[in-house]
Amino acid sequence: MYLLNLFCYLITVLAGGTGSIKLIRGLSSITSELFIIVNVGDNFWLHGLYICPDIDTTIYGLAGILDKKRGWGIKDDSFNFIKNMKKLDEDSWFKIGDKDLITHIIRTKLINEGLSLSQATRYICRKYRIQNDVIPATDTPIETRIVTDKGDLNIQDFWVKFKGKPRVHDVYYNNIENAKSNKQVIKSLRSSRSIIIAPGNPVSSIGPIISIKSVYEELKSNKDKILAISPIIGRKPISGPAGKYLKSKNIEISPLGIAKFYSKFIRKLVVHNSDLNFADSIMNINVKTYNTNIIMRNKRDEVNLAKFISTIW
Ligand code: FO1
Repeated sequence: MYLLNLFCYLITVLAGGTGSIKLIRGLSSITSELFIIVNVGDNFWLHGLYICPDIDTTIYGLAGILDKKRGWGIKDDSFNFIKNMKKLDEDSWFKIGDKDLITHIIRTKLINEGLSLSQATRYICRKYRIQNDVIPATDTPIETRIVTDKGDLNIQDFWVKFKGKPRVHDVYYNNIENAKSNKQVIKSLRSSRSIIIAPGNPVSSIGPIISIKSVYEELKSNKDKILAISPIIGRKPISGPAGKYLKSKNIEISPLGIAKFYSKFIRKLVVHNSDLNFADSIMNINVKTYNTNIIMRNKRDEVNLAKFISTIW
C-alpha cells in the first residue's frame, strides 16, 4: 500500500537559484512526497570551504530559516566572520553569514572525510529537520562558467564579485560530459507521477541539471508527465540575470523562448495571466500553456501556484 502511494503521488522538482524555492515551499505545503533535484553548477570552493548555494537555499527555505529578502543565506544572520576576514585582507566579496558558515564547515568536513555530496547533503538535511529529499543533480563536480568581455569567469565571480556587469558572450558547464547523475535522481524521475521544472534561471539553474546526459535521456522518455513554470513574464525575467544568459545562447526572452528551450521534454508550460497571447505559438511546438498568477510575493501566492499546478499535473 505504501509503495503504491509512493508511485502515485511522488512529485519531483528540478530546482536551483532563488526563483525555485518559493515554488518548492508551496509544493511542500500541499504534498509530503516531494523530491527536489538541485543544481550544483554554482558550487565552488572559497576559504577552503565547499559552498553549495542552491542546495543551501533549498534547505534553508524548507527549514523556514531562509533570508527571504536576499533570497540566500539565513535570516537574522550576523556577518562577523566575513568582516574579520576583510580586516585581515582576505576575500570578502562573498558574504557568508556566521550561521551559514556552519553549514559550509560541516559539509566540507564530511566531504574531506570521504562522503559524497549527496551523503553530506542528506546529513545536513537531517540536522535542519528537513522531511523532503534534497538531491544534488550529480556528485561529479561541475562548474557553470560565464564567458564575458572581462574573461571566462566562474558564475559566482561574474554574479557576485563583478555584480553581473560584464557583457556575456556564452555560458557553459565545465566537466558536464563526465557528470554521472545520482541513482536517486533517475529513480525519482522514473517513479514520479509528475516532474516539475521550477521557474529558475533556465541557463544557470536548470541548464546544468538537464545537461547531464542520463538526466536528459530520462526526461525525454518521461515527457508526458513534465511541466515547467515560465521564469519570464512578457519579455522580462522575473528576477536575476536570466535575460543576459538567454541572450548569449540566442534564446528568445519570452515564454515562447522558454517553451522552445524545454520543448524536447515538456508537454505543459504554466505562464502568467498576461501572457496568454503566446499560447498559439507555443501550441505550434506541441506544448500546451496554462495561465495563472506566477508571481510569488508571499506564502499565499506560493501555495496558490502549487495548488494550480496540482490541478494539471
Ligand atoms: N549572492 C550575492 O549576490 N552576494 C553574496 O554575497 C552572496 C553570498 C552568498 C552566501 C551563501 C549562499 O548560499 C549564497 C550567496 N549568494 C550571494 C547567492 C548566490 O551567489 C547566487 O544567488 C546563487 O548561486 C544563484 O543560484
